[in-house]
Amino acid sequence: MRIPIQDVTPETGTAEIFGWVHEVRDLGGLAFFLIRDRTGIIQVTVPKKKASEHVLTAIKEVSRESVVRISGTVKAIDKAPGGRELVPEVFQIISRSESPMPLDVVEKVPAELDTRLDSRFLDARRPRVAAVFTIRSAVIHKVNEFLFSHGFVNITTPKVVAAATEGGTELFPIAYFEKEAFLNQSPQLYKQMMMAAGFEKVFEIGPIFRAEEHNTTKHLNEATSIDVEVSFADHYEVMNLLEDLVRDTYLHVADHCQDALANLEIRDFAVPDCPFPRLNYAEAIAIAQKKIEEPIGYGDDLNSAAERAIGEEMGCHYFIVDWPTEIKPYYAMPFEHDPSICKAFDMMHPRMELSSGAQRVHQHDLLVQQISAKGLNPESFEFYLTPFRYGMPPHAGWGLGAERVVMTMLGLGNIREAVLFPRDRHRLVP
Ligand code: AMO
Repeated sequence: MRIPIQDVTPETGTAEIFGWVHEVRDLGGLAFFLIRDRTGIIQVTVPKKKASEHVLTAIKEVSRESVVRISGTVKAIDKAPGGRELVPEVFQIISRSESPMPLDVVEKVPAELDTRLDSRFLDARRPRVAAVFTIRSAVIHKVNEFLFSHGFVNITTPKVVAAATEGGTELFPIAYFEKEAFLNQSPQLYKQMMMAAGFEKVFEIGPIFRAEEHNTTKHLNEATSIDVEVSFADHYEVMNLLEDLVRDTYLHVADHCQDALANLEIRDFAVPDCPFPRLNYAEAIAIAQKKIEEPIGYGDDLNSAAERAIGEEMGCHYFIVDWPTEIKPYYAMPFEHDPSICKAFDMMHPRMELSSGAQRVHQHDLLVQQISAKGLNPESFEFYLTPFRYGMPPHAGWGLGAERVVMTMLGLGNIREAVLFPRDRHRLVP
């Protein structure tokens, strides 16, 4: 019966393992193999004089990264990984790997990210790459657990849609019978409609599509958004929820992903403190003006240089609040005392923006006015506007980029490292 490699100890006496041939070393009379599965690595030692004919044939034919089944006797040995080795009675090649391979799994030859992504199935055999996706999985697990335990209902909204949500420029048009259709940029309009349906607290973790022309280290054309919407809440309430969720997710990773963190050589994994400091937009611009050379003024969006400069000053996760109404989407609620600023916020990591959110406009006529003010046609939003005429509660919410959370949590240099099969300007396969 198959034993996961990490569970093989001298006490098990005998063991049957399945795995990949990680390394091969032939010293004449003795042949050594390192065999790897997702749980660990074990040394297999073949004393050629004592080995059976079939074992000798198999070890001659086997190549690195082949899949093998090996069973035999476990012995304690100090110098081998995990302090034990396996001496095989059976050595079966289940699936032979061709060589040379497109990518060196043991990382003796460092590879460019593009080469790694072209052979992602081999790249992901590397423990440090597998560790990123183990942690990403733990993040998604914790976010689900956190939101379910706070009374949220999970929803699934359409990805093929007829209208833009976040402004018209970043849409992917698709062929949908005889109609004009697009890949959705955000579940925004649908999660708001579910507030009219009386669901009160909804979330979705799913793909968003942005036709960003530029290739950067923090943008993808298909990203994963963690979207939340809450009725009878203002922006402050959903900001509190967001910072608690981020802190609890870090805590979960710290508690449950020690091996993966060790594989990534992350020793000082810092959990952010709550509450996150809150900076208003005008203060953020003033910091950027002091620190960056490019001109930036009140009313400009924050470019990457500004984000980094402000992040450096803050040195921790933080919020930017009180944004000019003009540069936030039509669905952000203007302040009653000064409609030139609105109840929108961004949640930032020192390196970049992780989330945007707002208290929403829930009054039909104001929403129509704001859609028109952005130069959009309210008629193309009728399906979205109708629910606002039949009892829409006040509500607030946010969208949090899952890849950016993983990227900043693990200090990855490129967002593509946080996605198994990234989609960018030049990458449509694998
Ligand atoms: P926004 O457009 O700011 O807001 O997106 C929310 C978060 O999603 C992530 N994100 C991306 N990540 C990688 N590549 C991209 N191209 C990309 N675009 C967005 C970011 C970003 O902060 N409807 C609003 C949310 C809301 O108000 O509820 C929205 O989509 O981390």
